Amino acid sequence: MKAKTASAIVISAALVLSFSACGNDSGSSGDSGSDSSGYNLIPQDTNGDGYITLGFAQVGAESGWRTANTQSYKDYFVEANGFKLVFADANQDADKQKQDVRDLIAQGVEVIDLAPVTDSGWEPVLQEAKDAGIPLIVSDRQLSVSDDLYLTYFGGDMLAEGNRAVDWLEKYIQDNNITDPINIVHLQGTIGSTAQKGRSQALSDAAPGKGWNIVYEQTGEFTQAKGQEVMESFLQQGKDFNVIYSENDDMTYGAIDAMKAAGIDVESKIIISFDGNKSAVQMVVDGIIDVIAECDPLLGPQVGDLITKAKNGEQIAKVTYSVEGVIDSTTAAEKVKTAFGS
Ligand code: GZL
Repeated sequence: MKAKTASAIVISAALVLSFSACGNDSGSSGDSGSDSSGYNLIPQDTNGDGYITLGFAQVGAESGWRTANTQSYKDYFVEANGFKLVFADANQDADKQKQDVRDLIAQGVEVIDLAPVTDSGWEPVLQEAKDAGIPLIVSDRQLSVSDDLYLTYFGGDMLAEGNRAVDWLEKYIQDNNITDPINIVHLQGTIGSTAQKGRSQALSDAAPGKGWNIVYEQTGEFTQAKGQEVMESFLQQGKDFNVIYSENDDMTYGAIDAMKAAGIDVESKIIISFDGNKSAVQMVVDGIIDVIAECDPLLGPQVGDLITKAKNGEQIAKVTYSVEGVIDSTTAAEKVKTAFGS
């Protein structure tokens, strides 16, 4: 069914939205003149040890993306760069993560970076950080909270990532004159994370109007093991499918393992993935995965730069999105040389 095409399908977008917030340093407490969002804290060396101590509330260690993301922080936030790092791993537990942030506040860190497991119930904790005079940055996954509860967001635009994947699929169908019904298996990430919500919304917004059928939808919790498990469950139903829309590479690996174990020719399926781990990009080169919507995990240095700018009273954007595109057969051979992880 699947016709490999060499046609150049290149959809790439670099979207950076910036709503300037001006943090003016007005005192040793880290208070600043209110920025345009009403947020008035900036990172300061409040304990005078010569370093900014960052408390990093990390999601967990569920995926290759997460491992690379954590390493980028551990590599950047070192004394040679003027920082100390206190690291908290929530093990993908949203309730534990809220306690992690409260523990970081109690430890008196000088700035907090929160990569939220899920996006709900954060207002009280963010208010506690603000009341404690500790500036808080949201990274990796956005929160739907008032702008006066956090200093800045830096990370992917998940809806845009999903739209790039959907646009790629639509063009692939047209370019290959595919007339068969489009039956999609949808492997979702952690339910309630903005990574899952944005990527899922792109598909659910597009499918009805394009006549695409979502024949199965389950969360694989962004892990390879769970991705394989839910794909095995679907395959036991014996339903037809020709597209897999998998919200991260780790679940994609699991789904591929499940299909191989069931004797399915994986190259006969259109496989869409997210992130861009090196081994997934190699699978694009090898013709197994068809497209990866990029999601950059190497956020440490860029978050560090935002902290330094805010500390120096420079304007920083309220929201900055990573520059991301898609990786397909026309770009994978080059991209695999610099892809993150293994
Ligand atoms: C995306 C990030 C997601 C990745 C997954 O920014 O939050 O979480 O896509 C990771 O691999 O588990």
